[in-house]
Amino acid sequence: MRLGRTLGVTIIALGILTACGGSGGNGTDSPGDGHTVHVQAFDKQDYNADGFAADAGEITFEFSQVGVQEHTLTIEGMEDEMRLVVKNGLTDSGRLTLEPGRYILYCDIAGHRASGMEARLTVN
Ligand SMILES: [Cu+2]
Repeated sequence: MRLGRTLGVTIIALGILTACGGSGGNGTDSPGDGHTVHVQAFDKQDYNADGFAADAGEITFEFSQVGVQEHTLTIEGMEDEMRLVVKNGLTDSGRLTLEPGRYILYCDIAGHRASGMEARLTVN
């Protein structure tokens, strides 16, 4: 009986981890300085955080890569306005003027978004 209960708690804990993105970042949000959003891309097909925040207005995106795989950074619905590309440890940057709201950052290379290259961007 006691064993069964411990097992149940473990399964619930695993469920919570999975719900939080499992493969997603370090599980924390990156607050940045309000005007610049620093995003790192890893070869395990993940960004350095599950969520980023910035102040409304002109925002600079600094995108860097840790590894060798090619990765991109774009915003859902604004793909034509900004698409940053990195590979072989290089960096790329871009600027967008954003209204307050919630946005989704992702990598548009086939399969990467599903693997975890997706993060929230909250503009305040
Ligand atoms: Cu990618």
